[in-house]
This record gives sequence, C-alpha cells and structure tokens, in this order.
Amino acid sequence: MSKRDDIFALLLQADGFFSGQELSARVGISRAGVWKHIKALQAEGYTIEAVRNRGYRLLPNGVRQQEVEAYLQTEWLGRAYRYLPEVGSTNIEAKNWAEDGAPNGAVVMADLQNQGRGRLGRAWSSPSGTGIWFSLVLRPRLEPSLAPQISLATAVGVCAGLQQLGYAAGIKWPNDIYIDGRKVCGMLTEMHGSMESVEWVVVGIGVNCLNRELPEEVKDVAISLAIARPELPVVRAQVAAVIFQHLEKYYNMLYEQGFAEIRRQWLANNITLGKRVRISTLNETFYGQALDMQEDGSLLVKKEGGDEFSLVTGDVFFA
Ligand code: BT5
Repeated sequence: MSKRDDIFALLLQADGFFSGQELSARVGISRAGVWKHIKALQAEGYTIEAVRNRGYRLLPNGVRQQEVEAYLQTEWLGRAYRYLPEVGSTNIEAKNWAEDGAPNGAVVMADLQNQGRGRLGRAWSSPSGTGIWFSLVLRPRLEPSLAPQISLATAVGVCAGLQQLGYAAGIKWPNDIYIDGRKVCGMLTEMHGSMESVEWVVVGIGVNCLNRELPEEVKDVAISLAIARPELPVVRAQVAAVIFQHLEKYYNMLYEQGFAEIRRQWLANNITLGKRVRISTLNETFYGQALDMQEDGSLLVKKEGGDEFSLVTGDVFFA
C-alpha cells in the first residue's frame, strides 16, 4: 500500500476527525506530506473536511443500501435496492429485474458504469466514486402515450431535490438538469408494455456529484455538484436519498392529481422557455424561440422566419 492508501485507510476507519499530527506519525511522513496526499484524494473526488485544531475527516461517500437508507425518508421509492460496484448500464440491470418482477420503486445503483448510455446510443460518462448512477423501476397505471409525463415529473423531482440541497438547478427541455449553464444530470427513460397499458418504466438517472475535474469528453458541457458549490460537502448517499424523496413526491402527485401540477412545477423551474434555441431532430436542424411546454409534454417552438412547431423528441441547444 502507498502512503496515500495508508492515509485513506486510517481516515476510513476513524470515527470522526483524525489529527494531522497523528496521521503523520502513523504513516511516517511529514504533516506537509499528509496535506499533499489529502489534496490528491480530494482531487480524486473524496470529500475530506480539514478543520483547524481537529484534523481531517473523510465523509462516507459510498452508495450502498445502508448508506442511502441512513438518509431515506420515502415510503416506496428506493426501498427495494440493488447495489453493484461495477456494471455496464444500470438501465439494463433494471430492465432485467423488471422482467423478473422488481417491485414498483426498485432501484439499481452502481458505483461505476463502464457502458453508461444516453439517448440515441450516446455514451454517458460514469466514473467510479464520482456520481450517482441509478435506474428506477416504475409500474404506473398509465396509457403509453402519457409516458412523457413520467420523464417530466422525474425532471421536476430531481431538480427539486438538488435545490433542497442548495444548488441552483434548472430544467432544460425535456429533462436535463442544468446548473450554471452546464449539465449536471441526464435521464434515460425506457418503457415496456402493450398499446393499451404500460407494464414497467425504467428511468435511468445520472448526477455528477463529486468530480473536481470532469472527464475530458464532457468537460465543456458538464458540471458536478462539487464544482458548482465547492464549499458544500457532497455526500452521495444523501444526494440519492433526497432525490428519491422528491421523485416519490412528484410521482405520487402525477398519479393522484394528474399532469397539470407537474407541468406548473416544470414551468416554474425551466431554463428553456423564452430562449433562442437550436433544435436538432432526426430529420432537421433549425433555430427558433422556445415558447411553451404543452399539455402533452412537447416543446412549442417558433421557427425563425417560419411557423410554430411542436417538438416531441429531439435535442435543444441554447443558441
Ligand atoms: C442523457 O442522454 O442525458 C441520458 C443520461 C442517462 C444516464 C443514466 S446513468 C444511470 C442510467 N444508466 C445508463 O446507462 N444511463 C442512465 P443524452 O441527452 O443523449 O445526453 C448524452 C450527452 O450528454 C453525451 O453525448 C455527452 O455530450 C453528455 N454527457 C455524457 N456524460 C455526461 C456526464 N457525466 N455529465 C454531463 N454530460 C454528459
């Protein structure tokens, strides 16, 4: 084990703060050396508090069931829970579990996804120890045509959860969550059922949490909670539990009261409407003004020099 591993192991075992002096004595390096390793661990994404006269404290930052349950206040969401240290994509695991009878609200959480997916076969960067990468199984009583409402309710829930934690999160149509003009969270919703009824919906959600540096391929478009507000400690299990709580609240609201209130919440927290946007669909790319999110979840856009257009699926960029 390296000196850095030794320091990490001591902090992990410690119940509370570990003084710099004691760490330096136990590991056999100077206090300045200890500090250098602490900085390096923080750069790897660990949250280590440094408090004068008390020393260092590692905040437990795993996403195992016990860690999330310590913060969890839900009734049905996240109570059935599978944790996988490494997986291809949690959406695939959740779909398999759904086929095998996973209950409504079941969650598959991974520390690392080596094939995290976005929409249309795009990649979702999901390095170890940095984010929460999970998929949720829902069994709503909904017509398939209303499935976009689930995605929009999901966006409202994640956004509300991040706001409660102190982040200025906003929704970009349809369901990306942005902070400071960059993407902190993306969602991938997949559905299975007949023409008449939905059997299950899997909602995959990725939130960048602890990254001090973002992976090269996304660093121009992405942000993490730690970058957005470096002064706030980020505890991944808490972020997960708070998001679960708000998701449960807004799914309950959708099922009990219908879409109108979800739409109102979405509108109140969106960062898309009123902006000049570039729209990219499978068939065309054009510029316009985002006008409204309609009752069916589509985005109403006034094309530049042209008509109004209802966007059902596609990508929206700020132009
Ligand atoms: C999404 O797709 O935003 C859906 C992302 C869903 C990820 C979750 S993680 C748990 C579950 N398991 C999975 O395999 N997926 C779900 P889309 O709108 O197509 O955006 C993809 C684009 O976002 C990429 O082309 C990159 O530009 C960017 N991107 C990739 N990784 C990112 C990250 N970690 N943070 C921010 N942006 C990222």
